[in-house]
Amino acid sequence: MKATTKIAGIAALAAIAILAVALVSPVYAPAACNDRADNDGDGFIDYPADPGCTSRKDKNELGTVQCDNGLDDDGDNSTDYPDDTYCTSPAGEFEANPLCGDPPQPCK
Ligand SMILES: [Ca+2]
Ligand SMILES: [Ca+2]
Ligand SMILES: [Ca+2]
Ligand SMILES: [Ca+2]
Repeated sequence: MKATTKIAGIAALAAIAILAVALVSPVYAPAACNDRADNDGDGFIDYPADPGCTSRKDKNELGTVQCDNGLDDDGDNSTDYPDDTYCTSPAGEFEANPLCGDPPQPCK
């Protein structure tokens, strides 16, 4: 094999490797609010259906309210809508009755 052919072969392999890295890079992955998947498991998919999405470019379907923030705010081992029974939708402000503690706790 000629040296020039060998170099061309190596260059081609390098180009394929760079392309492969670019394809799996998160830069090219669609944002969570535009990937047609229910990333946070609340039953709503992508912007504008998921209330946690502020735009199609939002990288996270989670929102800021307690029923959609990915945390078990009231410590009852259930997190967000629909798992936490006090949450009636992902737009729910509290995981427990706000009259029962600060932060809200399950009423006893
Ligand atoms: Ca999504
Ligand atoms: Ca969702
Ligand atoms: Ca929560
Ligand atoms: Ca909870």
